[in-house]
Amino acid sequence: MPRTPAPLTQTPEWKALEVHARELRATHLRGLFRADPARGERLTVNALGIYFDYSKHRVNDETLKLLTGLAQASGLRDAIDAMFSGEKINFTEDRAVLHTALRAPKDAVVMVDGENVVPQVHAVLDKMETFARKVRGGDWKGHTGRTIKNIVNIGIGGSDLGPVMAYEALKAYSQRALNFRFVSNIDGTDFAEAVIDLNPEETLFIVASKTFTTLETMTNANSARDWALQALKDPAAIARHFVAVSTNADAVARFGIDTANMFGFWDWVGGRYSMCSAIGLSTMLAIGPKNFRAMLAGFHEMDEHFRTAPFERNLPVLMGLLGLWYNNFFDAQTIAVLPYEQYLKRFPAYLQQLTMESNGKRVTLDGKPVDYQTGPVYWGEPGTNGQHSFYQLIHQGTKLIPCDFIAFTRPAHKLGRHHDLLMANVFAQAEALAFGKTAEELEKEGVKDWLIPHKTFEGNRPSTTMLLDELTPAALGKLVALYEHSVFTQGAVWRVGPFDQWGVELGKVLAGRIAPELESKAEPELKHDTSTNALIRRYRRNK
Ligand code: G6Q
Repeated sequence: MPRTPAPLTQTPEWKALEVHARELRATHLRGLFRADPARGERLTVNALGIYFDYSKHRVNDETLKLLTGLAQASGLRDAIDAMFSGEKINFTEDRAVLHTALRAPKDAVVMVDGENVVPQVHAVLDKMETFARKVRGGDWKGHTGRTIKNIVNIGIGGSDLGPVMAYEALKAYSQRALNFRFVSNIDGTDFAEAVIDLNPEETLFIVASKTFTTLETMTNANSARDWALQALKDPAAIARHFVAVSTNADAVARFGIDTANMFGFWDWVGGRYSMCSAIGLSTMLAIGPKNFRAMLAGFHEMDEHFRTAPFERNLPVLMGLLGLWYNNFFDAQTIAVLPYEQYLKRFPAYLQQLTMESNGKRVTLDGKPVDYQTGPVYWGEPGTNGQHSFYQLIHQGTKLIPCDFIAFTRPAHKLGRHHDLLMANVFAQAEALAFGKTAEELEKEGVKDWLIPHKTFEGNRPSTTMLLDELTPAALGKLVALYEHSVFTQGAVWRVGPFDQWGVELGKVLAGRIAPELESKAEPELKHDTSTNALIRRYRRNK
């Protein structure tokens, strides 16, 4: 049972932050930079190849002291140790939370229920590697003897978002002769479009589902089996064209997939934390075992940094606390993630699940409603596209939106002036947000009086800039682990459980009740609210 300490908002650390926030809300970043000429270099952390510049945040040394003090008082240190050592911190599901064990080196020891899980992790990695080498080398043939050219990953949520994001992020490292598709939505369009130009004889499906019962995934997997059998005729073909990633061997066998072609993982891997497990099989097929292991090493480096670095130099802790600062003391509702790297186009979508499914909670671990805000809304788009759409609101709107800028010194593709111009934009945006443009400056430029209010940029809009050398597999691993652990940091302070997701259940149950009402031949007796009843009747009439 979790402990029941004094309410968070009544703690001296929280109250001190409230008082301090009043002072900081009245301070402009222009003043903070003027007062400390070293600020732009001082309020940075350079660790693991990530230059993390948080100087353009509405904080000073005192803020950092108070925030890290809050983290200490919240028991973050013990919580980190509990997670890494395999304690069952996923309290409502009575499970350990050990995505960190998925990227632990071979000689590490992580005990769960009296057993070291690291050898199992490496056994699965080795099995994935053997399989990946066969497929990538053209040795894994389809039923009719053709070489596999297409890989279709079927999964949803945690069994989809990580694989898609990683595939897109590391496309530059992928084997281009293989063609990757990802099917997640139960909307038939997703499956139909994914296979529209594929030859079943050259196509391999990965059915990725921890439970192997998820409605969307099983519906798509059944359609995939029908699609394959229609062309290949022989049920024996399934063994050559389907593999599974799951924890549920019985259901995999029942589906008709040979369990020799199943890649396992464990209940202590949460869906949205599973991209380093066998759920990453499509990633390994795309980028190869060596690059996949380099990615895992990047994750592990960040895990170790999170576990050992002092809070004031600890990247995930800083990121988590800065998010919390605006969320709880500046009424900010959202955080924008703005990668200036086209390959990271799916990164914001991936982070939405990681952050919002984890900390979108309204009760604490001991079941009490919170009287403060928890997880903010995450959203974003790759730069510079967003600049020509929603940045207007970030610059001149009425909402405070802290931004995470992510950029890389070396481009994946050297092309004329492109990269210098891209980087000029990311630096310019962070500068404009922080310092804005005053009415006096506009006056001096001769701007007409009536236009001045429209052209004034208030500034004082906070952002972090993360600058890395290059988007390598290891760099991606570090970035994802950075966000994972920042979510953990926030969850620990907010006292919520980041590792369950009961909020997705009700809709699933109701859909299960409504589906037969839509499909039944006889007019069903509808017992929903009047709105839902009318929608169902209308659909039945017109379908
Ligand atoms: C993630 C959630 C959820 C899950 C999907 C797919 O943390 O648990 O997004 O990953 O519902 O579940 P299966 O892998 O069991 O199909």
